[in-house]
Amino acid sequence: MEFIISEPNYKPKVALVRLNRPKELNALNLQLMGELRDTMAELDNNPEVRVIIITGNEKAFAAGADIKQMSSKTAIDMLQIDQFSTWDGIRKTKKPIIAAVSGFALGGGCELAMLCDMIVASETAKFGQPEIKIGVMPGAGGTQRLTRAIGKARAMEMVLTGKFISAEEALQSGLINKIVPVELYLNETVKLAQDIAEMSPIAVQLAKESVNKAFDSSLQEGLFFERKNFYMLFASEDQKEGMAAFVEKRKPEFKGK
Ligand code: DAK
Repeated sequence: MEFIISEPNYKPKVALVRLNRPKELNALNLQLMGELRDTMAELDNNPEVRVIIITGNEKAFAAGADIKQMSSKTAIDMLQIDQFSTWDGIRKTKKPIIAAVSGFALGGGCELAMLCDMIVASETAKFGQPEIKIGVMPGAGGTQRLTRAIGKARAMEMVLTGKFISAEEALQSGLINKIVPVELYLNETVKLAQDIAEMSPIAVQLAKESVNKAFDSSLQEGLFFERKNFYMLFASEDQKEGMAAFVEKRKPEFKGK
């Protein structure tokens, strides 16, 4: 791995994945994205990992796809490279993913953060879809996920003007979970990850799947999906343990069974 640093045991049950092309503000070239897809698949299959954090560095989460690499591509090159399968691979991660964002999260960088399940941002974070300024438009979910997250009016303005929004604006518009001082953003993300990592991993997986279902189904279909997952959890030992622990006034010990 050249552009990804993966620490599966960063904290107990919490893995950290760092995008690592600092000189290029973590511009997402094809190699980096391939490495990220492989890393996420590996961590998804690692039983010691319950939650995955993706981060960059203080100056940039990621300033978008690598414009230098993309600039000379033809439509057929883009079709044949088929970056969508790489992005889809990351999207299919079953474990919760939290983006810890500081500095720029632009274009594909903003799209990558939105593909995560939650976003914790430092005060310096800036989110944007500036593709319009280089003659294109978002291509990895920016027009869809941003619109669902912050609504049409705000998304339209960001996508059509390329203007960035601050962490504060991102919080107010519902794009991110919280803002923390820059020196604490990773620690705070870890705390959130550890809270989730203490839960039953089976319940977490099915709950994540169910929340995501809300984005691509009618209410009735979503409710039906939720119900099936809810019933299924009563087949787990973790459900028995969780409820017994409540009754016995002790902390549950979830085993993921
Ligand atoms: N690509 C390549 N290099 C980049 C880059 C990028 N996106 N962003 C920054 N860099 C490089 C700069 O060229 C510079 O390199 P040198 O000149 O030193 O060699 C270095 O990083 C530092 O950048 P700056 O000197 O520009 O730093 P500043 O602090 O002055 O400005 C900035 C920071 C973030 C405002 C500026 O760098 C900037 O505007 N960057 C471009 C942001 C942008 O337009 N992003 C959107 C790119 S398009 C898809 C998946 C994804 C996508 C599309 C399709 N499929 C699945 C099909 C995504 C598309 C995009 O993201």
